[in-house]
Amino acid sequence: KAAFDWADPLRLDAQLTPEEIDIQQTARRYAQDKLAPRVTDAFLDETTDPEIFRELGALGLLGVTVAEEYGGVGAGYVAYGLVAREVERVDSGYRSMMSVQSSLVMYPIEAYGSEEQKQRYLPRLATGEFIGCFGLTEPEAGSDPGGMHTRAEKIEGGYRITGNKTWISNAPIADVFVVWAKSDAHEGRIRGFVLEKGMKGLSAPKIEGKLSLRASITGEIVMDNVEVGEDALLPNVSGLGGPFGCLNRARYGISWGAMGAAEDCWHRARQYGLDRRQFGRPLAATQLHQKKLADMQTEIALGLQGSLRVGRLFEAGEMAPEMISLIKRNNCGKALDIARAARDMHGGNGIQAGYHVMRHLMNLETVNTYEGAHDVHALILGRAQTGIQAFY
Ligand code: TGC
Ligand code: FAD
Repeated sequence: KAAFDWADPLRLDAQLTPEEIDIQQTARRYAQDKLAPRVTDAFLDETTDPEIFRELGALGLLGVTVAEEYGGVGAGYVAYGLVAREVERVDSGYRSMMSVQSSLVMYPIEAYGSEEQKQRYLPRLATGEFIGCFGLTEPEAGSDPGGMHTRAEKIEGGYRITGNKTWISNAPIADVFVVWAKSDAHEGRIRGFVLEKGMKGLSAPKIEGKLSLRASITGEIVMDNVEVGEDALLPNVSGLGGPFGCLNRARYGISWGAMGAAEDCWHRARQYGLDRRQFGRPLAATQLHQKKLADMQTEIALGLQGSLRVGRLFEAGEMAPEMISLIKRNNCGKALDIARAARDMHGGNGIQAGYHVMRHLMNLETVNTYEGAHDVHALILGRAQTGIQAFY
């Protein structure tokens, strides 16, 4: 009879290449040794340590899929997903910092940027010397980014950009801002621009008082007649497909990351049940406790297989965005359910920061909402099945 590893029930590790295992182990060591010891204080104090970008960069964990000539690692999408899983095993906010930098800032510059833009930004984003953010969402355009108000007006030698972005990860500490605006010089189509900290009219105030993702700073981007040169325009993309090309990568990474947070909740609930005795025996000796563990194990094992499959298709150039909606939606929703159950299984201790499960639960509320809310991905999948869009 073949051996059964409860923690890797479908033998995910055996499906990985030696290079992927190497990257996964680097990420796991860093996350457990350097991120885990500081996460509770960061979350409670609502502070973000910018040094984390430098640390991730030094280990090659920023821009994992970006070409080596621009400072990346040139690895595949499965390797990128494994990094997300290890970082989010500690905290979704730390994964957010990493995935915005990699998928939402480095990717569009590599995929849509000029050679000058790639040379100027990518190597410094890869080391973490530059911190990046991605501005798509606006106060009146969240699930419907096509309804954005931000405008780029043509001026001599460049553009004047005006508008407000909100709920932007990394913004208050960012050096590089990838923002999306409707451009009057391009028939009102959405175009991407790369802005830099210090430009006149550009500011990024912090959003205070979040009860979720507190270790990851979030802000607005206020653009009050920001004048940029022609060289700020991302020349090689036009339309909503630009930001969605980035979101495909980030959403895919989130599908792995959410499973990392879920795994942490599952393992903690299992250990707590083994240690905690009530009615003269461990909680883990009760049927209800074991059933909950079995549900967690099943959903995580299947969720990871889904992400791995889409990662392999991504690498083969056969990814369809609906596949990403399926795994992003499923894995975030399941992770949220698992964190909720793990919190309950810890009883009163479950609400305490030192037991970590409630922090994951609070974080996963955001993860289930950003990058396309759970129900929005359902509508994408519903449209793909029926041919009828039900957004409006
Ligand atoms: P729709 O008519 O469906 O499409 C408009 C154009 O976009 C193209 N497109 C895609 N291209 C590539 N990949 C995808 N996934 C794409 N989805 C759409 C499409 O082909 C079309 O192109 P074209 O050339 O014909 O114009 O667009 P719609 O306006 O009806 O949109 C509907 C909907 C709901 C699917 C979409 O707007 C949506 O996904 N909304 C969710 C918004 C969202 O995800 N926002 C994320 C903001 S960034 C963020 O949250 C970062 S958090 C990161 C962190 O901290 O970790
Ligand atoms: P809404 O669009 O107003 O949705 C509210 C509710 O209505 C949701 O439940 C949604 O599912 C539902 N809904 C919406 N439309 C429909 C419909 N047609 N049918 C049925 N139900 C519908 N954005 C960025 O651009 N960059 C970032 O870096 C970034 N980071 C973020 C960090 C955090 C901590 C958070 C909370 C958000 C971040 N976002 C970012 C924004 C995020 O992408 C949006 O919050 C998300 O897309 C949802 O938009 P909304 O908040 O405006 O909600």
